[in-house]
Amino acid sequence: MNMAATLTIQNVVARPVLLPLERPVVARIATITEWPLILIDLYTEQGIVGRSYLEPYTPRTMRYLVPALHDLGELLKGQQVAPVDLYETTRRSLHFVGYEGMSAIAVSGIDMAAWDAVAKATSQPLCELLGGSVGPVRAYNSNGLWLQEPEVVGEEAAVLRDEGGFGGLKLRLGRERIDDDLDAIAAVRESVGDDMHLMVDFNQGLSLAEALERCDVIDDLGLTWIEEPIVYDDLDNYQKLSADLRTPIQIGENFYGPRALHRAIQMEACDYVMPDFMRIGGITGWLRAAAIAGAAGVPMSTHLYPEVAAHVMRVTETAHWLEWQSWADPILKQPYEITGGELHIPNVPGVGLEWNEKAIAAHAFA
Ligand code: SMN
Ligand code: MG
Repeated sequence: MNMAATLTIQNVVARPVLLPLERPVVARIATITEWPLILIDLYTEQGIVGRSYLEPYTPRTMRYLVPALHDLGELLKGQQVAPVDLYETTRRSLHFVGYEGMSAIAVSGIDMAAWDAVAKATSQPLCELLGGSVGPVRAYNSNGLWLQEPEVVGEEAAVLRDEGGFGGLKLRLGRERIDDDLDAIAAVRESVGDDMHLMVDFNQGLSLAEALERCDVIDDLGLTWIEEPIVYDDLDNYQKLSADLRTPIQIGENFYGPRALHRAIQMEACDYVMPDFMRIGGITGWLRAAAIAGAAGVPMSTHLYPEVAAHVMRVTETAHWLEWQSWADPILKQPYEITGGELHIPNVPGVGLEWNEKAIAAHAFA
């Protein structure tokens, strides 16, 4: 029996949790010590449950997003689990408030759970449902290297490398003085050597004047990319930076929907793209964005959501690097395995997200 054709939505349950971060996020624009996650269960009348999670950065936003997800669940009650149709229905239902921001995040959460449900109903891992196969996906470790002292990041770099035999690490920049950033890069190189791919991320922390100066200073260091030196929506100045620098400019974690990616590529505002699943439109939005990046020949990496990311990278024409963070691991029954710098997709139906209910209860966000 083709279960997918008969899957209908019963309801959506969204649960907020707050997890302590082993290595707090210390970026130029914010410090985050506890990581918020919204766990989504999309129940169907056929008994299959589609699962996804959202990572909305700040605990407070969960107070708005959880009701929004429940509201979309009400709207979709009785509808067939056809992810592309649901994506259009949920987006259209919020059209007058705008497609971006919270709207995009809620729509993306439902979309990822819907795809998981369909893949489970067809007894295939998501990557197979999408026309690909189970296999390894190259990843860099993004679990740490925040704005700490050079000695600290130097030591941490080796630990992060050894967490999964990683061939790439991401280092955050934007310390008080340029020299402090240079010392941090030198300490990481000293610790893990020149062969390690080193990505750097300014987290939008610089003005254009600062970016012109700082990016020029680090342009000869063999960095794999320079990420988000300036505020995410200043595409005119991204175009200028991309034209000026030899090191590839990476942006995309703040693209809201595939058209934002299309625009950035058309403007030559960046060399690489790295959409985030909660903003690009979940799996549906990713696939549309990946077609655009593929046609343009622009390397595409992922941002957060490593489990979903691994599946879609198997069908992404210009797949580049998967960003690995283990931040959801504590609430997963079976965290993904990483060896030799590659993420391994479990050969189970769907995405492979099963909840550890005990851990969820212990970290419930009230
Ligand atoms: C990032 C991710 C998660 C929290 C803060 C910052 C970062 C990245 O921009 O690219 O990993
Ligand atoms: Mg980033």
